[in-house]
Amino acid sequence: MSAITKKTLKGHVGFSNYPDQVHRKSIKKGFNFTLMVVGEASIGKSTLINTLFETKIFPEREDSVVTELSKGVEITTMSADILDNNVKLRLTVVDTPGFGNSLNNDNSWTPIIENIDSRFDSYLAQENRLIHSKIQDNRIDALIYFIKPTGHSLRQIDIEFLKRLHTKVNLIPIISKADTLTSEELVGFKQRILADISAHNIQIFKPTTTDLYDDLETIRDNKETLSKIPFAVIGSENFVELPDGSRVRARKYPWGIIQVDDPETNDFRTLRRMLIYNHMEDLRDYTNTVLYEEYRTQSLLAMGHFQDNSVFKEYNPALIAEEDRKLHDIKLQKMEAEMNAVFQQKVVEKESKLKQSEEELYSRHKDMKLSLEKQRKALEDKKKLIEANARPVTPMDKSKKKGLFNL
Ligand SMILES: Nc1nc2c(ncn2[C@@H]2O[C@H](COP(=O)(O)OP(=O)(O)OP(=O)(O)O)[C@@H](O)[C@H]2O)c(=O)[nH]1
Ligand SMILES: [Mg+2]
Repeated sequence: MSAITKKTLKGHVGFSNYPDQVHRKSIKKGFNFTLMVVGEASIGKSTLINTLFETKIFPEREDSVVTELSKGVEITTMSADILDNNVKLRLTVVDTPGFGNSLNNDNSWTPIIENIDSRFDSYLAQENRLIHSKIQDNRIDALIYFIKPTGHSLRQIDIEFLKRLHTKVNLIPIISKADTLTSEELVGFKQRILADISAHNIQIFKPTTTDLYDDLETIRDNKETLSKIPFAVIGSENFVELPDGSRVRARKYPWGIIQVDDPETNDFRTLRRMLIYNHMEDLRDYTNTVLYEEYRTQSLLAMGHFQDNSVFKEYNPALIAEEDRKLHDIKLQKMEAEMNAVFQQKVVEKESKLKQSEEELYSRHKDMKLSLEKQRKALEDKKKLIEANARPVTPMDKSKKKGLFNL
């Protein structure tokens, strides 16, 4: 039983074919990939994840299950370690059952946005700690959005959701249960979905077909992948034994079977190749260098920091702290110099004022002295004059003074 599982993993999962550079780096400690799935109840989320990763991540919700209930959308996280050619992938799937279920779906995206943001926040907080060695990266690398196979076009809730999420996460819109539509219906449905996506300027994840460094085969492969977006997929957890004895994942119908892996009937194979084999690193890279960067810039701006990205190619909190300290020092020095200049000026002003008042005092003193001298002189002159005119008092004079009784 376990031998079969191991063989299946080797043959099908394929992330050990990761680009060499990353492969070598990741081989020891393994690497993380975090996938979020969003879509209404019973649309086929759990089935597709189990089909994609050849493992029963759902529904065994045991140890590593975290559930949050918020505004009707329940967010559940499940992790599994998948081994492929001795490369370990820690796959985390974040499931959001309950999305779009209630009658009033206004804001049903809020708990999903909050979940994505809180993962960015946690990464940012760890990055801001000066020791980086143990960063736990829980950021969402890709979000598979399940479009209901109505055959019409995108519904309002799809548009609202995609519009709000495309700046935060790599969006991979897919049409689920593709077996419920005919291939002609699918062609028209895909065209209308793409027209809606472009009319609303929604960014979805697309493999590049213009990279000069890619070889021709890769470019051809990417073009092929691009032509199938949005992927119409079929999922199944059941295996069917073919006449040659091989076991394949398939869905059974009264008239026969459809193999999940059959490119003639659906795009499951292309989706899996893109997600796991060819573009897992692109998804992680875009999340880190574009989506997270944007989030971080906005967060730092909100906190009042300004970052000149032309100077800091990579975010380095130690460098920023050093830069901040330098700026702060320069500011202090400038302030000190200004204060010194003002002080000097005040001292000079005070000194000159003192000198001035001293001079004033002196001149006033001189004036006063002069006028006092003058007064003294005048008084002396008067005294001399009085003394000169003075005569002794005679008795006659006394008798002359008769008064009332002398009359
Ligand atoms: N016809 C068809 N049925 C499918 C397909 N994928 C899944 N189903 C069926 O749809 C039903 C719901 O599938 P799940 O994978 O449990 O759906 P889900 O989105 O995880 O549902 P919740 O967890 O309840 O939100 C099951 O009966 C599946 O067998 C498909 O590709 N085609
Ligand atoms: Mg489910």
